[in-house]
Amino acid sequence: MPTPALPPQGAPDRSRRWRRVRRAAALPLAALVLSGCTVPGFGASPGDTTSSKSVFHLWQGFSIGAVIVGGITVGLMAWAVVRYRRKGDHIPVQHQYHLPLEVFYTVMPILIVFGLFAATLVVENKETSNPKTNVTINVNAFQWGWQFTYPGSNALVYGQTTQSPVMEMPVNTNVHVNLTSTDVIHGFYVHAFNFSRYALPGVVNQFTFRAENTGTFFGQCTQLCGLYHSLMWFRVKVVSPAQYAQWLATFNNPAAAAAAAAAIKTTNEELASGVASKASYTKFGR
Ligand SMILES: [Cu+2]
Repeated sequence: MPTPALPPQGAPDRSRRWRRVRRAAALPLAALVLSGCTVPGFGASPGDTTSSKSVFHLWQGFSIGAVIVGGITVGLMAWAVVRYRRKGDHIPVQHQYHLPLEVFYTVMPILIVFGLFAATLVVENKETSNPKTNVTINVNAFQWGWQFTYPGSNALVYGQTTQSPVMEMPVNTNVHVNLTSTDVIHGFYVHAFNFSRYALPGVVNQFTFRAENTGTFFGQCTQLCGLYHSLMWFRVKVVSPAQYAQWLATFNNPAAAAAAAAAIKTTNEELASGVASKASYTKFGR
């Protein structure tokens, strides 16, 4: 009876080792897939608006890219250390350069930077697109409070230091915000929206919120703007469109109309006097 050919010595050992390596590599991947493809937040929160979520996804993409690049780099370093550790007294082959490798590590970072730039540009363009909407809120920051007026209605919310005002807005609706200041630089920050923007005298910063959930969210000034800066709070109340319409309707009376007209007149006067040297400013109207 002929004896079957034996595999070369060492081969089964090597294939077993490879199988073990593959199994170890598959474990974290399987864990990620089985956990319902939940990509970690890498220390950030998704926020409550459409744009905060797209910024969050950008951050996730960047972080995953960093983990991959870092993993490959550390892996290659570890492999080189182990694979080419000193085994004897002979000097390894000496190379002056390795052209393909040098081209690779010059081109690859450039491609990565372009990739990150393109992804940022897409998200930024979405952020600053300001789609057309019929809900607009004029936000005016001052020492030390906030004023919210709603063009097309008499709604006026004014609050300072000890009484934090509430900015009411509808859910799942594009809300255009015109933000300015009548005195010094303030910061309009809503933690739950992952959003912060300067309120600058003489400049109207415009942006759009699209809140995805109802609720009341905390906001505050984030620029040291004077004595009561720390008390310059406000809240953002996101309600259903019907509730929002109902709230606006509560201002449909002559007293509210007079109050709103007076407040807007004062704000516009302050804006005009505060930025007299500036080329232009936008009047807050109704
Ligand atoms: Cu402030």
